[in-house]
Amino acid sequence: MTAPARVSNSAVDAARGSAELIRAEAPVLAHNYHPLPVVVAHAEGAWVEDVEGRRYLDMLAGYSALNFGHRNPVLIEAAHRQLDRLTLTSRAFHNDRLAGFAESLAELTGQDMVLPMNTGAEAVESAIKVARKWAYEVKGVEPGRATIVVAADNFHGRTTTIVSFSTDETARAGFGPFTPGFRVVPYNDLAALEAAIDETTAAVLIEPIQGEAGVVIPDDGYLAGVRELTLRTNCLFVADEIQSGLGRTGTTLAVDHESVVPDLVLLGKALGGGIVPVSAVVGRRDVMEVLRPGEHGSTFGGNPLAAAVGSAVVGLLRTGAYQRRAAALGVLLRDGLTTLVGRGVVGFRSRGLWAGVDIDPSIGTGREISQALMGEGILVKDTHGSTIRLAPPLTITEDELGTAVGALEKVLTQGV
Ligand code: IF1
Repeated sequence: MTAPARVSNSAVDAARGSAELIRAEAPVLAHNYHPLPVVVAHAEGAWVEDVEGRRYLDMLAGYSALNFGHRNPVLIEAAHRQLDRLTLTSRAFHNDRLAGFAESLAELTGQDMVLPMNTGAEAVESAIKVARKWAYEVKGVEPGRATIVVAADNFHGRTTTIVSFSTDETARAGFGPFTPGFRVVPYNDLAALEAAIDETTAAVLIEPIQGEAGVVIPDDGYLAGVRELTLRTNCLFVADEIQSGLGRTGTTLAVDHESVVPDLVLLGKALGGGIVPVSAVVGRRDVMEVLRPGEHGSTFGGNPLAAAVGSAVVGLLRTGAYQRRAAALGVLLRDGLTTLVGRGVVGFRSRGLWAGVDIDPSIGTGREISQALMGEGILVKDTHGSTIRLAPPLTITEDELGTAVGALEKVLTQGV
């Protein structure tokens, strides 16, 4: 991997090693994260390299934002090409990239219309606004009384409205007052969901597989049940596929496993190829058309650089090769993890190249296990307790996957 020419970044440029750089950021960088003690400087494919030249297999892939690997050559080329043409116009004017991106994304997801945004949280917030407006203008809900039903243990982002319906105290504490209009029901419980829906309900917003909760996969039929229930009660099914979508579970969208078509699908993370933030709400025309000029927007939403990269991402997914690869390698991942059950792994959940692995707490916390894996050249991130999430780039090879599972086996048998 050839090191690109260093861009001088003032005082910290003098810092050489990881420890110095970590010390340099401490007094000046908000402490909203507790990163592992690794300072990444270069990356390619499934591998990252730290400032001291050590290489690690990236089994987190930016929380599923790097589905196509670090610096995927097709995506980098699309970005370079667009950087040399046009990067931003605002939506005050048209640009020559956005229509193609919207058309290709709508076709990929089997939806009618696209609302381009930037971050996942913006897509979630946009869907909340669209669903509420649809409830008032189309369903006839009394103004100001629309409700949205969400699942316990959800993760949909960090804005104050989104954390208003989080059940994770760490995500909520100290950020009130909260936005009203949300009802929380247990995930994977259709009876509880039905009981929470009434004439005020605009939508049901769920993750088809709960990511941060630890890759929690609902019972077969749950998604189809949500679809039937929302149709019967005339409310919208909004699927947050920001982490589960775009090939991660072995299909284009996680809802494809039950052949379910939601009314709105939320995308983000990998839609930007790990290069630029790109998110979108894709959905039914009669729902998306409640938005009229001037009612919603963002400075960067639908910018030509994002649209060019997003189009290249859709191009990578169009043939289904990445989806089939994730499904096939997902079988190897599942088989590998199965050999560890009872040998330090208490249990796991996996679909495609996405797994939540529950480690015996007596071996260590998720953080301790992540640190031990780092010592074996593997980067992962714990979710809660002693559960670690595995979400490698979909470009990972069989050998690299075997290396990761082997390193986990070593850590579990030798202790952290
Ligand atoms: C962090 C994990 C957390 C998401 C789903 C919306 C969003 C996310 C299903 C918002 C974002 C990120 C956020 C990041 C860590 C990561 C994450 F679940 F992926 F592991 F936090 F729970 N819907 N998830 O997963 O998208 O605004 O971030 O682009 O906040 O620490 P965003």
